[in-house]
Amino acid sequence: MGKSDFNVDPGGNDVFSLKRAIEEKLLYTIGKIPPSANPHDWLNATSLAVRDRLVQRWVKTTRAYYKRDVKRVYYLSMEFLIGRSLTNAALSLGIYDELKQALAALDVDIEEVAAAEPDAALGNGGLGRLAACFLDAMATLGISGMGYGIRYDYGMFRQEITDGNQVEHPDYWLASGHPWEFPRPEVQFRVRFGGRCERHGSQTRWVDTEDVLAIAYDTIIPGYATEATITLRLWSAKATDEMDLSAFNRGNYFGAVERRTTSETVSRVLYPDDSTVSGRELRLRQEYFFVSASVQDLLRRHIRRYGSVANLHESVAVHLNDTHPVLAIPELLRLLIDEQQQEWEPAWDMVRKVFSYTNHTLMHEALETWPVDMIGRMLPRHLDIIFEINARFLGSVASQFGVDHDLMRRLSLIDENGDRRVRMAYLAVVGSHKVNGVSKLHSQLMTNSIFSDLARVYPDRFNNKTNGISPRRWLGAANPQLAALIDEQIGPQWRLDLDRLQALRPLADDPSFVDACRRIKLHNKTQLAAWMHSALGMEVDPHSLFDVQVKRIHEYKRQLLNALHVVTRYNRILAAPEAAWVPRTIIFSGKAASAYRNAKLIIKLINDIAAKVNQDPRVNGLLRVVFVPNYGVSVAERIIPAADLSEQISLAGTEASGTGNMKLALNGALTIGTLDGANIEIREQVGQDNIFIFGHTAEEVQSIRMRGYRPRDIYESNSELQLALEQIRDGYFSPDDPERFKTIFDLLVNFGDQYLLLADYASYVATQERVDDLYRNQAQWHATAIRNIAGMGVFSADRTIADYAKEIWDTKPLVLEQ
Ligand code: 26W
Repeated sequence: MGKSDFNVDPGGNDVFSLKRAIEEKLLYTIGKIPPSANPHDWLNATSLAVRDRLVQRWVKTTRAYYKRDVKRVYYLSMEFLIGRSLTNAALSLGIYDELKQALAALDVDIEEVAAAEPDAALGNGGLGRLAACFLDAMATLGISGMGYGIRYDYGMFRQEITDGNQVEHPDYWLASGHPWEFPRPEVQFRVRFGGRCERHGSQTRWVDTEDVLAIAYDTIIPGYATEATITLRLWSAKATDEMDLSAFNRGNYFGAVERRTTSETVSRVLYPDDSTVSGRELRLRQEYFFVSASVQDLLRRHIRRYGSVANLHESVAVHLNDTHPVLAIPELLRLLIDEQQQEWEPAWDMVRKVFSYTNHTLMHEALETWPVDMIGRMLPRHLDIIFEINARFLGSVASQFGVDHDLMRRLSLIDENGDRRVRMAYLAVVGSHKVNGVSKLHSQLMTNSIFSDLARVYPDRFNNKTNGISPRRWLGAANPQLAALIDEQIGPQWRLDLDRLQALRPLADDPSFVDACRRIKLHNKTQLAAWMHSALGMEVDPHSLFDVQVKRIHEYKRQLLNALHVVTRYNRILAAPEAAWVPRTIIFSGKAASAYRNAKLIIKLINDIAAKVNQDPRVNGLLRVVFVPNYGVSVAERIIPAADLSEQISLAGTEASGTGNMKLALNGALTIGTLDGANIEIREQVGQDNIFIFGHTAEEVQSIRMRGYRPRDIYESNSELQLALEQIRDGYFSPDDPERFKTIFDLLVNFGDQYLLLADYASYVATQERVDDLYRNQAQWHATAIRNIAGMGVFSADRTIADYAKEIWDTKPLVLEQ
């Protein structure tokens, strides 16, 4: 047993074999025959048939990496926003057309089947989606990687809009089964909480803990057009058996079951907070839960292979996706010292060689700190270790810079102002050999602001890795017509080498190519319009300019600035209805954190503006406003290919990178944006004549603030702005509740306008006029769009991951022989 060479044939990839495979899965696994199968049954049967074809590659990859002894990369992330898997898997295997025909032969439409799949929405926004694109790129490049995260029972909430307000509904995404995962009940680790530390000489024992089991669930992440795959391993919590023993012994059956349920809540639900720390104890438990299981797992794998931990740093790299998994640092130290009997010095040396960390935000409210007391109660041994790291770190600072108490206080891992808190980002920097930001500007600001002191201590540690996206998903799968047109011109290799898109740039001067691009965009817009009609009951004109802002709702992203432009445009149209207006459809989509009052009020304002504008006959089709509910990967896949204009209008210095900006430009949308995050690098790539830049720079923002920013002066001196703000304040858009938006007015005019909307308003509105001017010349517009597409090569996640591999992880891709 167990010695066979895994050459069990999953069946061929021709139409006939695929059809047979689907029928067999439907009958023998799902237990249905075609006439009684519902869309979910077809989805599950089809997914299982496709999954079979990935399994062989998976096994082959795992063995090849094992045989070649390559360094492994572990990507630790609280969030993976994978979206749907079926189409992606079929395209990766190169069997999409055959699968479509096989289903057609069963009288089933592949698009309907694909649409029945729920999104795996185990993430909030940019950070989670980046992790998903990175897995795709690691698999495609042949990097021996593995993603580690949490298998939340409830993912990102489903957003409904009721009377213009966001209403959250739980996302029980596993309800109809999840055919892509392999439960691994035999892979389980004990994760300990609470208790106390006992010292025996130099040995420390952590005892009297309350434990929970972490159970592994594996998903195959296919590489594109390669045999290579990687594994995403997600942990689910399960109560231990002894958990209930004492309660049982006391005859308390219900109490026992209740305690089991409580201990399993650790993997129950994703925190829907993007950019604000909730501070809740359960969140910290989640962080330690998945990190402990992951570190135990990788250490066990290493020891099983090499018999000791001696060469861990040569065969393992562990990457921290933001600070959320940073407890992996004290956890690995603990295991090396308490369980592997290592001395502090060599253990610490090894830890630093193993870890690297990416920072994704400079926003103060998003920087994690946890009360020392809370960590001490939940993880007493880890708190000890953190104190020891800090003492040694501050000691080395003192020997480098002399005893400067002010500097030491600023650098300490413990923030002593107010209640004592652990600065998780500092722990990440001190415990890693490399720390990166996610765009050039962000990386620069990072070392000048939050990490300025640390950058003096460790000047070589900091670097930039500008984000990237998967061209397979965001162009190949999401925009099949554009992908096919590009294939005709330059062949299909761009999917693996996105720089090849540069060859499209000269075609911006080829009228027939420009026209082909225009027709495809119109087709995509028509499809989106049809969906909006059927799903939202909304009429929109596909010939209007589709102006798109899709992302989390946050004040710094300035959806409100967009709304101010909408109001201004509305007022202008009413004042001159006969003028040569470019008809626009302004599309918003995005979720607000459930406790974020201002963000929710902004959603309501957008919907109230939409209600007023859309029913006003005087506007006569020149302006429509649509708020598309429940933004997520699948909604993005519909909207992005249909966008003409991409709104990237955050206050300069606030958006770390953005990745939606890259997806939209890759699909031929022109950007209207500030010099923020990766917008700056997009401008470098496409040329400044092919992007609409407005507003103050990050430097200017700083000096405006230094001089004392006075939004009221701007409000008083710009009559159009004044009108728009007063309409909002006085209930013009909320006659049923005239006071509703008074706080929005106050935030901007009276309470300091934290994100400088008023300072950028005039420049924004003027730039929107330039957008209209270009759109009037359709040939020019689409030529500009082509220059955008052609410039997106560097924003492939493959480039990003290749840079991480070379400059951070020190690992090489492995090319599998076919
Ligand atoms: C602990 C609460 C919390 C949750 C999530 C704090 C912070 C976050 C993330 C860091 C927020 C996030 O998703 N950041 C985004 O990361 C993207 C990928 O690097 C960037 O493109 C976005 O600019 C950045 O906002």
